[in-house]
Amino acid sequence: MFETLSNSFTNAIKKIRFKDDEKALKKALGELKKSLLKSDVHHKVVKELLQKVELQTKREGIGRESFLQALQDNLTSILTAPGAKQGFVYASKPPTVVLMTGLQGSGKTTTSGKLANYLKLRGKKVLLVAADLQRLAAVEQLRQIAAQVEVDFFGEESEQDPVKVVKEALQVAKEKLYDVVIIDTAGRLAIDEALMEELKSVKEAVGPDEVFYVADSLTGQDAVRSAAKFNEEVGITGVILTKFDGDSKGGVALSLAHQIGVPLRFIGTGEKMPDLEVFIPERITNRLMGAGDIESLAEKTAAVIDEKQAKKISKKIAKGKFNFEDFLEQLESIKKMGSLKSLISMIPGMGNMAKAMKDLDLENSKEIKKIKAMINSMTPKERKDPDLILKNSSRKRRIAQGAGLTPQEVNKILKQFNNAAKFAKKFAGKKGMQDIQNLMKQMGGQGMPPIR
Ligand SMILES: Nc1nc2c(ncn2[C@@H]2O[C@H](COP(=O)(O)OP(=O)(O)OP(=O)(O)O)[C@@H](O)[C@H]2O)c(=O)[nH]1
Ligand SMILES: [Mg+2]
Repeated sequence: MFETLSNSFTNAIKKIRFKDDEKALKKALGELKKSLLKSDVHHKVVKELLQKVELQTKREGIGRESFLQALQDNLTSILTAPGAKQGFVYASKPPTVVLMTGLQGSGKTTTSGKLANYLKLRGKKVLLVAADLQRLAAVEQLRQIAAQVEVDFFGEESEQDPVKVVKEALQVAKEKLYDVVIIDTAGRLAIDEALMEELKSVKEAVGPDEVFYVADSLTGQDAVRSAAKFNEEVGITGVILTKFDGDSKGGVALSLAHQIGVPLRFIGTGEKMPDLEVFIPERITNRLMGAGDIESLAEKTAAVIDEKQAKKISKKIAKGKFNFEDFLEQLESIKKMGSLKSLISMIPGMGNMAKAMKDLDLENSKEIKKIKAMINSMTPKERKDPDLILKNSSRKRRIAQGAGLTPQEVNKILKQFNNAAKFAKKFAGKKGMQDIQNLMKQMGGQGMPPIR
């Protein structure tokens, strides 16, 4: 996520060493320009941004701090579209009706499910409506997603007229008092006039409160061009940028915000249902510059872990009493949170680590399967007190046999667990953050100066 940009920022900043070093500033700006262009930021946006950053830095006095501040201010200002709606906005009278539009394969159906999940976690009654009657199996795909996130579904495979479907769905939503109706539509090219007309009639039929354009961030400038076209033809009220994980050239966010004049509302950061984040300009700017994103991390965690539970666990960790039962519980809540990688990249200074780390697949990891099998073969007492096993070879043998592992494997997992618990205990202390930073330095991570 924004990796190309983050690296280049670090490089550019390193070039400014001395106060009032005009030559260095020019070099840093040059570096920034190259990487912004490489990251798919439109050349007009680059030009404007660089001019503003240069002016502001000179006005404040050339230096690393002033350069960073200027960059931060101007990135945020570009990412802040007029009107400035953020995240999900409810209509004054329910149901809030949302139309999902976009090109083929941009992520409309997945994002419809993610939004439904997001709203459900906030206590809303959501209806997912299948109005993609073009692609074979599109209705079934949404039905399955609805079942997965446990929200209601409306759709009929045999129907051919999306206008009829959405009208009926809206009727049902009003009668059964739904809070939000999310309508998934067929993927289409803006040049396909028949399909654009269909979309317009669907829009007319429901009078949606929001028309979201779902843009694939991997498509770069194409995403910007077609968003503009959809806005002209149908009228959009927000953009959701998908596939921000992987090799996304994050710069497309800047181009979209600058050129479409419609606010970015959410970003998709993975294939799983929880991988959706509210787009907040300041947060994205900070992440872009490697400052981390504590707020959205906290928001995401809060939705799945209840606070009491979290406190209990951190107390246990601090006392060195974290056991296998807690481990299983944690595993489950992490799974609910979505991909670990996107979570880690939100922690300040951890951007580099997230990059180094392959996305862990907790459900399919061999290691985790072994550990689960092992825990299942333990007695309740052993789960609560791993030390019982460490010191007792007959227990080890029994557990190994039950789990289909060798005693050596059991030994290895026990030791790893013990080390991890010690490690966690150390970081739970007051000096925790300092230790992590030192560790990052030792690992070769380039710490950025704090941004205020
Ligand atoms: N990595 C990643 N993959 C995503 C994201 N959003 C969607 N995808 C994947 O993109 C592919 C297409 O997603 P869909 O939701 O089916 O796209 P669509 O726009 O509904 O496609 P059509 O209905 O055919 O137009 C699927 O494989 C999704 O898993 C995301 O934020 N990150
Ligand atoms: Mg679809």
